Amino acid sequence: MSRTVIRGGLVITAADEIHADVLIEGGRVAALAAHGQEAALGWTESADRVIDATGKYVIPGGVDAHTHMDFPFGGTASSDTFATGTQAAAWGGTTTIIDFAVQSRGRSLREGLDQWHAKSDAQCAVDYAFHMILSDVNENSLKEMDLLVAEGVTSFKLFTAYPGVFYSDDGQILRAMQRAAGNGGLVMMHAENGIAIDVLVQQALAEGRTDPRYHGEVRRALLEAEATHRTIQLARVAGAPLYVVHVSAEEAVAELTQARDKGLPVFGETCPQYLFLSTDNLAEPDFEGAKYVCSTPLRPREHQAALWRGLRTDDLQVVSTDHCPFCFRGQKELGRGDFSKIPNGMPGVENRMDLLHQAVLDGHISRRRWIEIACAAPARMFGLYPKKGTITPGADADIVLYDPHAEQVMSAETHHMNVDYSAYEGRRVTGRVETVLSRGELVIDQREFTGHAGHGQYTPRATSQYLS
Ligand code: DUC
Ligand code: ZN
Ligand code: ZN
Ligand code: ZN
Repeated sequence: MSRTVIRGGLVITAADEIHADVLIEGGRVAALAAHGQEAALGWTESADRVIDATGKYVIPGGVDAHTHMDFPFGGTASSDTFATGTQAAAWGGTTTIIDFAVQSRGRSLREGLDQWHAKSDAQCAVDYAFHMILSDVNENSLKEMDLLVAEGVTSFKLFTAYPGVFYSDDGQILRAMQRAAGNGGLVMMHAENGIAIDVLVQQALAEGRTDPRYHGEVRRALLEAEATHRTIQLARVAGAPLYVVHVSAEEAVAELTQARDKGLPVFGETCPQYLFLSTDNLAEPDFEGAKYVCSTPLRPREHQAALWRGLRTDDLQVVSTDHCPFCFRGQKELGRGDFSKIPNGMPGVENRMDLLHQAVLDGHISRRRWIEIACAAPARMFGLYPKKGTITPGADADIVLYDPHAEQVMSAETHHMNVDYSAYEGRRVTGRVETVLSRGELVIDQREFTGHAGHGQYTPRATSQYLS
């Protein structure tokens, strides 16, 4: 069994910060020892590899619980494959992604899941798992939910948006929630009132308001809040927990806060784009605003304070990326003259850990909270803890050596995502991923990619550990 020792770093988990050395055996964390003790234990002499982490943080690999690789949308597909997207994830210090398999209308969950396994099999550079998008809630798909939970797909995304595509009505949502209440699954909600939004879209286009910024205007914050409120009530009626994805509006955070103050099992996720970008970006000239079209949309800057507060108070538990890149050339451009035809989604899987580290330096969150919202909480929320999301004996040795002092400028010139722009072009941040291990294997070695497609393993999940 191969033995690796990581020496001299500051080990940061959601629970602790300790100056410790880490012993890895056979792809798992075997032990931690305070600096100085390790030599006595003789680790170094017997190690196959010793990695010097002096001056670095030693943190768990990031868990990005919301990505869309090779995702069909608006007549095109997101531009990162599982191969390119998971490599970019590794560069950014993320060692597990949870992507969304899609049930198409008129098809079974099984067909959708098989398709996503076929896309990802032997492609991934880091470990991966699946949620299932339900687009057709019926007797058969409800039964299939039980089977999927049993085999490790333990969460199901439903949409109150995108009528005719992913949309479910309140009756379908209630039935899926009732099923999840029975089988231990977690319902994830895209909460925006898509029926009302589509009316506003048609009115805007009829009045000649066709630029990207109108995407943000018609997808009103109140319509996010309404759908958040409604689906929380449906979850209460069903006796089911609820996880609201990509929360962007202050009013939606308030709905979650109110529910949590009642002690309800209601959870929320936000994404870096809502914390760092705003409607100012959507209004960029020459159609550049299209780069920032995603749903839920970017909000006016004033909403950010509520999101940061939610992350501090634990009314929001998780930051994931909703990584869903479309190239500006040829993909975003499909919506010139009609914002509703701009494919919805933004790149970000490579940027999340760094942006949140910058948030530590900016005083929004503590270092341990950084690791909690980016690693531990998503792992626990989706049944991967403590295999993923922490550094403890028995855990997979998914470990990042992070240089907290390195300066970087984010740019499409240097990123590894397969997309022709960066949503953070020119942004200076302090902190950078130096080295990444996935199950004990070096996949990034001092800023060089040393991994390979197919290293990443499909990882079945338990039910949410926020519920037990
Ligand atoms: N939102 C996006 O921005 N992209 C993909 C799907 C979604 O809900
Ligand atoms: Zn969504
Ligand atoms: Zn999404
Ligand atoms: Zn390998």
